[in-house]
Amino acid sequence: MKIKVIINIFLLAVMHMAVRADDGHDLWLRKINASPLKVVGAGKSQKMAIAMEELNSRWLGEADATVTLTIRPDKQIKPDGYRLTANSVQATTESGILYGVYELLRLQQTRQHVRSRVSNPSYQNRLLNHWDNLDGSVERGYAGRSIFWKGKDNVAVTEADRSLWAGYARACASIGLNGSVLNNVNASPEVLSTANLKRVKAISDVLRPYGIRTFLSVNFSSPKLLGGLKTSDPLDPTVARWWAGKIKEIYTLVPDFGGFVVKANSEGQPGPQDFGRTHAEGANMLADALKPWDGIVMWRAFVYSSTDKDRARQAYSEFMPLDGKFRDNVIIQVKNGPIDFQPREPFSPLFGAMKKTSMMNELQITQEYLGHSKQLVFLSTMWEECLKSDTYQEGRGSTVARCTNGSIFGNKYTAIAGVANTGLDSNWTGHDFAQANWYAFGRLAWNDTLSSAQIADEWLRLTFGSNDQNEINAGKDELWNTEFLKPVKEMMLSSRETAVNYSMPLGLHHIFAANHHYGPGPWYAPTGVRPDWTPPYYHQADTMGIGFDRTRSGSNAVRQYHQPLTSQFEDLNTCPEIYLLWFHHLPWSYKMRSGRTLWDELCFRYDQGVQQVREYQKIWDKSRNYVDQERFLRVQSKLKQQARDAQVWKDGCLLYFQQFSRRPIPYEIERPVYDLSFLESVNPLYIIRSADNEKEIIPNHY
Ligand code: GCV
Repeated sequence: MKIKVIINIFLLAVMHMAVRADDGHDLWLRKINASPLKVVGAGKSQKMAIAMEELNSRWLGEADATVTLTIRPDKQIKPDGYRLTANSVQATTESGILYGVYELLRLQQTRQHVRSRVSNPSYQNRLLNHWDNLDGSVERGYAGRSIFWKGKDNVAVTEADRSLWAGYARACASIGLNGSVLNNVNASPEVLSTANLKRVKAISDVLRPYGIRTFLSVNFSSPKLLGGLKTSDPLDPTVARWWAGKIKEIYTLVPDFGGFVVKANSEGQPGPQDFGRTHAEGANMLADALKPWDGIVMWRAFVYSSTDKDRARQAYSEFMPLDGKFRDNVIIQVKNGPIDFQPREPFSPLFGAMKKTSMMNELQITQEYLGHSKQLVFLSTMWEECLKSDTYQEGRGSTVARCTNGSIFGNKYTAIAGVANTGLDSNWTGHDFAQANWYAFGRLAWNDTLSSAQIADEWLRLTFGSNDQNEINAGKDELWNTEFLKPVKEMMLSSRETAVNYSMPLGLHHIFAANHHYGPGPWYAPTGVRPDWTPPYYHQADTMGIGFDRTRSGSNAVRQYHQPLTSQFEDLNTCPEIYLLWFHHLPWSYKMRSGRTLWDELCFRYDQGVQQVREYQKIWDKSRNYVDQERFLRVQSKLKQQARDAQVWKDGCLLYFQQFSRRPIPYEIERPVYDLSFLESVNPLYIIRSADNEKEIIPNHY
């Protein structure tokens, strides 16, 4: 026994010396000591050259093996799909070969057995939506400036740009993504200027060999704002002609251009309703112009007006009457929840409800409401929860995934989008663990039935694991599994629930500080600000209780769900507690399933969130020997910040709600350490950043 301990200590010491500094730029594609191999059938195209290069530089299979790459028709294999064996990849397209090669290498590196099988993607279009502005800023971006845009006086393309884009495209391809929307949905009309389109062409030329197609977000008023027309009315023939001309210009530069994303009549963006036209009339005009080129329109359903009593109902109310009125190359892009990427929302009732219209899921990879790139929150579990939610729209098993991936409605075009978290930071995503969210989105877009546990396992092995056969033989692998992989994976898998606990437990939502959406702001309600942009609209706390009544006696949003969900959410005995205050306004004394009162339960949940982050700090500190110093210290410092943030959330929310509940915080729970008046006084522009409570005032649109 003693000898084993000594050997372990020795191994740890050696291992620690061996972990080199890593700035995280190589993501899950770190350099490895590959074995030699021979590749047959690769051909000479750029895409096949990339497949070859990846095999040569990353092969961990049998040394001197022969790997065969074959392209031939096969009814079982879809365009991006592939058939795999331990030493062959067969596909119907070159992209399929590339995806198959990445999968083969991933299986080797994560030490999984390569079974002979066919793999097809769940969605045809697997897209990152970049909210990048032409001036180089990134809306809700927390990892530095845009990787695509540098400002209007800086459109010339450099070699450094190309190399960065190639790195980005490679990372995307390696996880199965095949499209990028290059600019913000709050779109500047200028993106369609000839100078910017030339930059789009340069980007797409770099992305194309990796199988990534380019898309753009467009401003619906572009004909007037950019083209100088008198109107942008979609039914005006001069407007339709302007779009047709612009689209021709785009396809001349970018022959495989994918299409447009449109945010219309939403948060001040122009749209067809400005001219008395419907969303369908607006979308169809663009769809008709794109049709000859085989392009698609992704028309967002993120709409809400200040006058409605329940924002959660509005997308459904506005879009349902339009079912069946959209062209087949229009896909309605719907955020996973009915409000806005909150830490927890039930799925949007639109999924599966519009049966004659293609729908796609929009997920948010960037952590706008989940701690920016400062907090460790693995979002895969949240997306898995949404994708696997049963809508019951076509009977049991009509999950959100199946309602959007074509398996129920047989849609001609299918897609899924994730709002990207990339920027110029050397590790691309700010937080090293935010890379896992990019990775997870790609993996789920390829296979929407994957489990988050598998994804986390893969990502940790690829990002932190060793591929040195000597180390593996020396038994370090086993130690790594128990001391690093297991606890860190558990930390990742529980991290979203932890964030829900310390910020918005039991179905609370949208109680953030204004603008930057980082810390708590349940009190924020200045006069003159529209109510649906203030937290009290959502939490409805008063001396009687807390929560948004969406039952029949309230806004009746429950009616938008298919049975049995309507009844399940409506009935307090069956409503899942995770959605309790989303659907119900309840007295503070309400008895929870735990036997506690609602107030006490709320206190316990907030406290639990804080305790969980404290636990993560310990887990991470124990992993010191398995991670290079650079990444170890970065994550350690971010976890410290997260622990302070969690405390601010707990104290801010509990002290604020306590004014209404008028009950003590249960005595077994740790006492608040901040004063409510202090937290309120720094609202809304604060981040308590350093240990000595230095206040950082950040710009309005952080
Ligand atoms: C791109 C939320 C975000 C906005 C975002 C919007 C959208 O409101 O705060 O930054 O705008 O969603 O998805 O269009």
